[in-house]
Amino acid sequence: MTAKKEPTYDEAQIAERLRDLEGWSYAGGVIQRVFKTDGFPRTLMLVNAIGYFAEAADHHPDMLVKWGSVAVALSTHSAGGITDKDFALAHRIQDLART
Ligand code: H2B
Repeated sequence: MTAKKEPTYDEAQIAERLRDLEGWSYAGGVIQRVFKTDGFPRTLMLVNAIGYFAEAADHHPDMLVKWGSVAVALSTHSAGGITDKDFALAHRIQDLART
């Protein structure tokens, strides 16, 4: 099976699409956001919830876990850039973190 490479967005398009997301930015080839929590238990719950959605989407963010925050970074490795998959997962993660 030959996987078709997803179309990637250029910087202007990424900036435009980031306007629909709160607190996300583009740097170093990834879209990223830090989610603050009130401590490690809730951080771990959030990491697991993100992991659950990521697994369902077969699309996996890098996550840097600290006591009171998790930094989430998304890119599509197979396409070598930012694709719809990244924006779709960013929206799901944002909705999740808001609840
Ligand atoms: N996650 C991300 N962020 N980018 C990918 O290209 C990617 C992934 N590819 N998760 C998936 C898994 C691929 O390796 C599997 C085989 O579908």
